[in-house]
Amino acid sequence: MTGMFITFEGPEGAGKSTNVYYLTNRLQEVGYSVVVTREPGGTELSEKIRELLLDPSFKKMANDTELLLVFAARAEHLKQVIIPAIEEGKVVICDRFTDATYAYQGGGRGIDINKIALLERMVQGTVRPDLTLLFDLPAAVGLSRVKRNRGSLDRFEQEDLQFFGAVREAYWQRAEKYPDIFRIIDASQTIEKVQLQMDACFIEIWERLNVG
Ligand code: Z5A
Repeated sequence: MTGMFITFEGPEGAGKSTNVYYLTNRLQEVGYSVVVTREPGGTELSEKIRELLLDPSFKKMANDTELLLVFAARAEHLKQVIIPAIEEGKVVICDRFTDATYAYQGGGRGIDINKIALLERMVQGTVRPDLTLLFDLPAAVGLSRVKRNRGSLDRFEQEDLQFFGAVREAYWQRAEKYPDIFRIIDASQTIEKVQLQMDACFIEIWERLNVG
């Protein structure tokens, strides 16, 4: 059995959560065992760290604190959930992973990407996603979706458009650097049209699982 590690990335309101469930259902329908998880979070301890990261009362959290909390949550998540599931031959679908760190802490906060790469090697060893679906859309569109549908905004959602523009740019740089891993989904389209793009991804995943 060959496991597979798939990550969903993109700015807020891009439709990641909506489409995690769409892809999961399609894979389960054809008999695959799928583990759905998210970052920051995915374990009891990592969800506590998530609460700290999203809490708007820590508005002045130092950038390095934020970075280390993200990787502390990831270390736990990898050990308890992601690595065991891949080793059992399951498909792991994770809503955000380390590319979000390059985008938010690297692009958004301006942390040196060499520092991020160092922590990535330390915490993950050789574990990297097999496939990353990047839900791309203008920051303003995603934010307006979030603001329409939510009562209060978390610590990241309270950032300005310049921050989210830098996040989007950093995601694009990652996609350009790793074209074999990234697939770009035009998330500005209707849910139905986004799902047609997801169907193409599903076929690629299905073929890769069958070859593997
Ligand atoms: N973060 C970080 O800084 N560093 C890291 O390393 C990691 C994370 C891993 C929490 O992530 C925060 O953690 C995140 C970055 C930081 N920043 N923020 N904020 P999160 O994934 O939990 O939060 P999120 O990205 O804000 O999730 P979200 O707002 O739920 O977005 P989404 O999952 O992409 O969208 P959705 O929930 O599927 O859809 C949002 C709404 O839009 C919903 O009402 C849908 O019905 C609607 N929607 C979806 N698709 C469409 C289309 N195509 N058209 C119209 N409306 C749509």
